[in-house]
Parts: sequence; C-alpha cells; structure tokens
Amino acid sequence: MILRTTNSSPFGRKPMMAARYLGLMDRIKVEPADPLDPNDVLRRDNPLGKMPVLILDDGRSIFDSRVILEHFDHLAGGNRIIPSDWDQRMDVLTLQALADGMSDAGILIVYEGRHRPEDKHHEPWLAYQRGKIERALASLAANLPDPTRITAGTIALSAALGYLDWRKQVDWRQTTPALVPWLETFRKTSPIYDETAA
Ligand SMILES: N[C@@H](CCC(=O)N[C@@H](CS)C(=O)NCC(=O)O)C(=O)O
Repeated sequence: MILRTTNSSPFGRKPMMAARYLGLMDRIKVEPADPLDPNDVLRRDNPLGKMPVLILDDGRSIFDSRVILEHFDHLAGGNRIIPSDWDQRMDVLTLQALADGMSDAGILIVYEGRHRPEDKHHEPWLAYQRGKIERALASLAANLPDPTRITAGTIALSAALGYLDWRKQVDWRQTTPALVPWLETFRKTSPIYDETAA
C-alpha cells in the first residue's frame, strides 16, 4: 500500500501512528504529498486534494484519515484501535471527531494566514475557530480519556495537541494544564507519538 502523507499534518500523522502501533509499517510505502502543488498526484487520488490518502494494492484510493484508521484496524484483525463493543466504539469515534474538529479549526486558522492577504485577515472569524478549540479542550479536561489506551480517539487527540504545539493557534498547555500530563502519559505508553514527530 502507498500512504501519501506527511507527519507535519495532524491528519497525516494519525495513520502513521496507527500503522506503527498496529505493526503494519512493513506493508506500507510512505510518500510525501503537497496539497498546494497542482501537479501533485494527490488531486488525482483524492479529488478534495487533501492528505492523507491510502492507495490499496488493487489501486483503489481511500481517504480520509478516519477511513484509513478503520481500514488499518481491520487489517490488524479488528478491535485494536476501534473497539467492536458498540458503546466503546461510539466513545472512541466521538473522541476522534472532537480531536479532528480541533485540528480542522487549527488548520483553518493557519490557512487564513497562508491563503488570504494580511489586510483581509478577519479576527472575528479567527476567534470563532479558536472558540471551537478552546471549548473542545475544556470539555476534554473535564472528561479526560484514558491516556494508556491507544485508540483512534487518543491517536487523533495526541496529533491535534502536537499540531497546536507547533502552530500555536492557542496556548493549550496554559489554558488546559490537565492535558499536559495526559500527553506525557500517552507518550510513555507507546513510542508512536515521538516516532512520528515532524
Ligand atoms: N477530514 C480529513 C482532513 C484532511 C485535511 O484537512 N488535510 C489537510 C492536511 S493538513 C490538507 O490536505 N489540506 C489541504 C486542503 O485543504 O486543500 C481527514 O481526516 O483526513
């Protein structure tokens, strides 16, 4: 399989972490992708021009990161990072959706700077996106997931926090200190976070 991705993207880092955790790396060739390059095959493999994309052995491409994690879990026998138990599954997938939503908002903040001229930056819209991240952080701090369980949810959360550390859309370590030991414990539980640092 070919995984088009980069670890600097929070979404791209998710399948890299999952593949390592599930022991699938020897079946995957990782190729970089550049969403901004119109000639990059990414736009052929995913009409949305977003990474990550996974090219299966039969040539099909699957995306997005959630679908790829689902596929990796299946390849690894199932019930590994996405529980089969329905209630647990809903909890893990909802945590993944919340964490991915933080990354989505974080990316939109970065894109405002990248794609719009400086005099067109709209602070209320940036604050609107920051509000999503801040509310998500507060809700996570009030109901911390188990950092010793490696799931699609905790993988997505660690990737989102790593992205905020890098791009600094909000100072989550200051506003939500409860998540600092959470990330430390996650890192100690499995090397996949440090192994996929950009
Ligand atoms: N929901 C998607 C989001 C993917 C995404 O936003 N990827 C970013 C990488 S940072 C991207 O490729 N953006 C390019 C663009 O939006 O044109 C997923 O989970 O994979």
